[in-house]
Amino acid sequence: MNRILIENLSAIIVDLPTIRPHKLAMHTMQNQTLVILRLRCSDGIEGIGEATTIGGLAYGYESPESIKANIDAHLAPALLGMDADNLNVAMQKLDKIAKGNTFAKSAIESALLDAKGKRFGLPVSELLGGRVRDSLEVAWTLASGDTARDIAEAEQMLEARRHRIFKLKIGANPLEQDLKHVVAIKKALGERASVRVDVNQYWDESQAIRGFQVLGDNGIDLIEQPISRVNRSGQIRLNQRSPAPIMADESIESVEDAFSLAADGAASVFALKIAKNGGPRAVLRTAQIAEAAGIALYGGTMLEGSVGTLASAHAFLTLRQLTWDTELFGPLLLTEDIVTERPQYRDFHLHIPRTPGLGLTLDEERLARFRRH
Ligand code: MUC
Ligand code: MG
Repeated sequence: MNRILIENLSAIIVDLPTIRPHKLAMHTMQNQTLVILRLRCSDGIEGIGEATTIGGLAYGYESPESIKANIDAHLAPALLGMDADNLNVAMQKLDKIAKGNTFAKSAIESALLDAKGKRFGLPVSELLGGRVRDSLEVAWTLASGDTARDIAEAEQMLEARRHRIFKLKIGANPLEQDLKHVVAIKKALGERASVRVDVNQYWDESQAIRGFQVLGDNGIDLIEQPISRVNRSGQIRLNQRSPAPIMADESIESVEDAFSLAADGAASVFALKIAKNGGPRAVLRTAQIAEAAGIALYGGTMLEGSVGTLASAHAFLTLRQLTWDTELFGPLLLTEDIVTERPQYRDFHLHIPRTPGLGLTLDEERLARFRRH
């Protein structure tokens, strides 16, 4: 059999409008910027991937601009002429020439999987060993910054059977104000919804102790990343005393982080994000560490568009158990997309067809319209 080679990689920055401002503790999103990767192979097949973060450099160590610059200058040249079907060799080479850069590596690993799936007529989930489900339940983030508006948004989502799990972004306001906001939303939704919070590292340990008491007493199901990712001993202490499970998000910047968190007993749930681990295969290594340690799983997002969302979904479809479901709603935050057919959300779930690769086609006209020049 002829070897198929990697011929070209191109990273494209795309700025897309969003349905409303999305308020996180560290940044309010007024739009979303995606990095779309096109990887062309010698048989003419193109794989696509995505590396998307939140708020420039406000969330993580990579920005859309740094992701593109590092792909253009370092990662793409290293891959040219390599076997397009051998992901082990390709990704090991990237790990050798580039420390970190998990977002860029995730886009590349996704694009290699997409191309290989298209070539062999297999969905990415099947390249990853095979799916054990065809759909994933998806949470929605209430982050308008206004309690009444958030409640109205949640009611609409319940009525439309789109979401019944809600994550509230807190941490930006004074503690008592945030707690009042959360309790009011949980009271309004009652048993009809699971309500969770994401503090995005904004509390110190004393605020977390106070916050946990109120959240635990008021039926909040899950508390995500309450304190700084670097305060490991604080995370261990909080995990031992919290009345609700604690989920690690920012604390996991790599598969190795996942291992050391598990070894330290610093969280009982892991948010799985392909971008923070280096791709759909890499995130499954973190999932395996969690499974071995008895840590529950949640399918996380960096608010990617359709490409990154489907790349994540194909990996999550293969997991034995996703106790806390997923938050793969990124495409629903966008008013415009750059794929011809948008992902299908209905009955509280994202449904993933068994089409080859990721199952997506880029819309060239829209890509040309929204790409940054
Ligand atoms: C995060 O920190 O989890 C995921 C959903 C959302 O609204 O923000 C992201 C980032
Ligand atoms: Mg989070």
